[in-house]
Amino acid sequence: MIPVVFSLGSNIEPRRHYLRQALHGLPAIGVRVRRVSKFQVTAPVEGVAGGDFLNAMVEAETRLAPGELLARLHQLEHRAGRPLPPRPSGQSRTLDLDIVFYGRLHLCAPGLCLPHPAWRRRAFIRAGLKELWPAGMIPGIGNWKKDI
Ligand code: PH2
Ligand code: MG
Ligand code: MG
Repeated sequence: MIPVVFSLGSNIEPRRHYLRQALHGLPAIGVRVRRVSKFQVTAPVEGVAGGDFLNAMVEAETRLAPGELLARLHQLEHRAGRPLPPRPSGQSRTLDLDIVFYGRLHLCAPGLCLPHPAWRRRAFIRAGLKELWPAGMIPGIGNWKKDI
């Protein structure tokens, strides 16, 4: 099993319902959820339209390869009513499931960069990491305070 960290977000009501539905849908697509951070209300960053987000961070494990994992996350987003890629960026969204870390993998391919290129500058991601791994070390991934 590969340890993975996701961010979850929604800025279309019912936000809490979309996040809960996503958490319940993850096992069926091959993702074992270990822990979930608190849900936090955050102002949109990086030019996304619409109102405040509800965001959360998830610690999970999977046997899926990164591209397959991403495709299945897009399917979960789609079930929540969001268009599948290719789609315009910057639109409000019922559900956004982003892979932040996938084991120790570093790669950048069309549609997928790992670790997530924006994780350091997004306060809601850092807050969730601090809650779930206050000492920094994420087993099988690295120390988010030091060496990722
Ligand atoms: N996701 C983005 C861009 N901006 N802002 C907040 N607060 N929360 C998000 O999840 C978020 C964002 C791109 O997916
Ligand atoms: Mg996102
Ligand atoms: Mg996304």
